[in-house]
Amino acid sequence: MMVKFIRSVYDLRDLPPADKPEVVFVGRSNVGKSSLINMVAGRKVARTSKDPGRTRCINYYLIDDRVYLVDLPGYGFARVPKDMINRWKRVIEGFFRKRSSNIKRAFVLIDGVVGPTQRDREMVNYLRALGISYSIVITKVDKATQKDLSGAIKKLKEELIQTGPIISSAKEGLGRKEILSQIF
Ligand SMILES: Nc1nc2c(ncn2[C@@H]2O[C@H](COP(=O)(O)OP(=O)(O)OP(=O)(O)O)[C@@H](O)[C@H]2O)c(=O)[nH]1
Ligand SMILES: [Mg+2]
Repeated sequence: MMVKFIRSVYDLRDLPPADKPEVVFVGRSNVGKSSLINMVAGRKVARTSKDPGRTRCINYYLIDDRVYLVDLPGYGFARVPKDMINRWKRVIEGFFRKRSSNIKRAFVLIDGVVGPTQRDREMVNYLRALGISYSIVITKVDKATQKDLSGAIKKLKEELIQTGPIISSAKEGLGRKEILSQIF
């Protein structure tokens, strides 16, 4: 697979032309968005970090010259100051409004150890309101116990699920095929 970094967007006026469908990776800070993009891409194109809040801008990648992969800044980390949360909200909501008709699918990542949070619910409700189709991806399953996982899946089934969830581990390459089948 061919993967190209396109650009980092700090201002919504700098989004690339909506000339190709895009799939978006969204979720809490540190949930594993950038790692999952690397896993799907098959090489390390996105920067990852154990410090939450690593990805501060919107990063665009292009795979096989036909679909954009979009790495969004993460939400919901406790130690982030309030004005940063507001900024995040503005950027993300502006992004989804502007691009909704171009977005083929959003992958909403849920940490397999933590399970779905209030912010995840808000995110999913927002996507639903805009009519954006989404899939839930449970991340870091290599770290989650059987109990963590069944708890997370039970909560998801009660309220959030449209399809799936996809079970993934960037560390072990789990879930790649399923994610790819929803990208192309
Ligand atoms: N064990 C394990 N660790 C993972 C996995 N995916 C990500 N991580 C780790 O989780 C941390 C955060 O990963 P990132 O991919 O940077 O997370 P992110 O969602 O992009 O974070 P922000 O950019 O801050 O929003 C890193 O230390 C990763 O190595 C996984 O599948 N298994
Ligand atoms: Mg990131």
